[in-house]
Amino acid sequence: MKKTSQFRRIIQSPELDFIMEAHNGLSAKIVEESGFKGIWASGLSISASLGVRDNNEASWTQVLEVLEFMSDSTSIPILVDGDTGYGNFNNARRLLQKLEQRQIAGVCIEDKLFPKTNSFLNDNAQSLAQIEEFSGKIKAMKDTQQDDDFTVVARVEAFIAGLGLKEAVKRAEAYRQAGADAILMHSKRSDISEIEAFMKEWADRHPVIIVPTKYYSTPTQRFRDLGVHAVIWANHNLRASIDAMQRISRKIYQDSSIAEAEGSVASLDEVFRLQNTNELHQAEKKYLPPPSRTIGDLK
Ligand code: SPV
Ligand code: MG
Repeated sequence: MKKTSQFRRIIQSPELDFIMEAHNGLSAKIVEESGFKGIWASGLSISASLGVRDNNEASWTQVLEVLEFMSDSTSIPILVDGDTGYGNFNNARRLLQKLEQRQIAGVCIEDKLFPKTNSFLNDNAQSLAQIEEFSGKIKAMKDTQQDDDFTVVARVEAFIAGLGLKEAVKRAEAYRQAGADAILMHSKRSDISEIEAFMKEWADRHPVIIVPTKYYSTPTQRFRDLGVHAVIWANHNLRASIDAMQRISRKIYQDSSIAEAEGSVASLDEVFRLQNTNELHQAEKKYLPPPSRTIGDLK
């Protein structure tokens, strides 16, 4: 099944599904091997892994290049964090075209202004896009997609901006009517109260995706009970890798030796396996001429 159609199933099936963060070809492959049905190409994680901030400091084509590696190394669908779409409707629809060309399954755009700021930062600097402008962006994207199953998710930042339930519902409804395939309702509270209030008011009008980074202690069953369609675990591969890299770098620096590090890192064989090195060995046998004799052999 096409990646786009696989992702459609995730969004439309009433049962709760989970989408796991990745930020490069390797982490995307690890997510797939872990059993997840979908990958979240997180803007925060991709920018952090490139050593820059989550403020559109990495250009959209630089992000596209990362996405290409992620898509090539996996067979499950990728939902891309498209931030604000990198500009107006025209930039957003061009982004969508380029994503489709790379077999990306869907893109999520948020109703903020370019350049965006991470939702967990700058309490007072989360300016939202006008509803009409953002709705036009969604329409332009839906009109542009070639594959009917490509998914456009509209992310509502009303709660993030400190606006209440009424504004959150108003925006979600406008984006649904503009053609969004699902709504991502974001919240930075440490409890699920905002999401709960939204889900009750929303009454399953359209699929809803959530990102429980801050309300992480909420039991997953609660999301099911509220009728959430998909959960994005948005940044744990990035955070796990930071922790692992900091520990091993410190250890090797302190020891001036790698002797004690060997047992606590992945084996080289595991690196080669993840790179699918075997396939190249097989292909070499098939396509390369037999190894030429060396000068030594000729003597
Ligand atoms: C991301 O992973 O980049 C997101 C989710 O947009 S969050 O960081 O929670 O806003
Ligand atoms: Mg993001």
